[in-house]
Amino acid sequence: MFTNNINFIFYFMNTQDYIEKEDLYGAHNYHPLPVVLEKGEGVYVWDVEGKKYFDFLSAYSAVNQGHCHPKIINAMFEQAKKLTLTSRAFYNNVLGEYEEYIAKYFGYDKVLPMNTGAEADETAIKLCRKWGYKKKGIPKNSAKIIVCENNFHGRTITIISMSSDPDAYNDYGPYTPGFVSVPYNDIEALEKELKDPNVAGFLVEPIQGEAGVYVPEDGYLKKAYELCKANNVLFIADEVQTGIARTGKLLAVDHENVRPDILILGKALSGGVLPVSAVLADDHIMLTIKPGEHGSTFGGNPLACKVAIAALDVVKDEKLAENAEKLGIIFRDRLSKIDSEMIETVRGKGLLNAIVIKPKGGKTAWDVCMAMRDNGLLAKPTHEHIIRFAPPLVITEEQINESVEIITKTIKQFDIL
Ligand code: IF1
Repeated sequence: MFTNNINFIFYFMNTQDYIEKEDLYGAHNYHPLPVVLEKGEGVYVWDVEGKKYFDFLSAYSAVNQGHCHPKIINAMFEQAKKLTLTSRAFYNNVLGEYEEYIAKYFGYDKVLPMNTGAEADETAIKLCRKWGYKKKGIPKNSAKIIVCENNFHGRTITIISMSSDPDAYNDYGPYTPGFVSVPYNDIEALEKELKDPNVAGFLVEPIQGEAGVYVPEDGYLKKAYELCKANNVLFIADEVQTGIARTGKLLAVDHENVRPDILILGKALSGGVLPVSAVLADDHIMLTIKPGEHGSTFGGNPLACKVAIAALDVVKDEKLAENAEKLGIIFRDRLSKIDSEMIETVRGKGLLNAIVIKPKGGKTAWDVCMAMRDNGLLAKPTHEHIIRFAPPLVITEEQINESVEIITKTIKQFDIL
């Protein structure tokens, strides 16, 4: 017997409804492209109206393995039914398995598991300072870490204290001291600062992602590493965005055969399924932190460990680095052949690429991204005139070619203006 007092309210929320709800109840700390996604699979995402897109951002290189990779999702599902979190107050049967797996995977003695990339960067900074005092003998509270101008390492107070971007640090003072900035890709400037005996580390992105995919000249990383060794300074690579096969090698530093003293990983370490980050180092550095001197509630939780093992398995099993290398060459070659005065530069490595847009008729990179959205491809500008292209690394040559057709068609739409 149906009771007739049940009012079934069927209403279809459209894109604008979702956007308005976020605007009403969410902090306004982002300016997203106006598209509302509800499904992801491999290189594709679908919006709430069923429209399909190529995802050319991959959540800023967190979804290298493709959206909702079945092997990673299944690993999460199986572990989620058993045990998700113990905290580090107790041991569990998964953390040691993961620590051995990732330490051997990247060739380090030990790993300190964290959650977000910023937490991993903060951990690396603490570890570097601790090593500086305990092993290098730097006077207490005098350790310095050299960073690069236009860096991006996250959004905590200490991390924005090293930023050169006013949007990142304005009105967030007072700032954490102990950082020295040098221009990126400038060996002479670095060499000069390394002479300061209080310098404990050099923190660098092997490619500056957020700044606009700036690839340093060949040999910069190797020379920087050698100068650090010569001055007893730790070389710290932030591979949160460039790591996990994104640039055509497992790590971006692998292009120059550099082995960082401290390696920072995040994002695709979990395939974009949940926050997993990690700091890797050898014993003489890692063991300067003693029990009780650092930690995190969720760091190294069993669920994250199983997800990360599956995510790293996928990178090797599906040869994602090799695919990124091969298709990145094709992608850059085809983009550079687009005959358009709007495309000023094409640059990148592997499948971390960007084009610099020369505004035309008042149209900017944002307008190009809006038009690409209409044509079925999602990307987002960084620093106004730069569009980053970073599809999942599972993309095929056929899909790359189809994406280049969309980008070409979109750019041509502006050329006739
Ligand atoms: C946002 C940027 C990219 C990173 C590197 C550490 C972190 C990131 C090299 C911190 C994070 C994210 C943050 C996200 C957008 C995105 C970004 F535009 F902000 F800078 F990718 F370029 N090291 N980058 O790129 O990792 O704490 O976020 O896990 O804040 O808007 P996180």
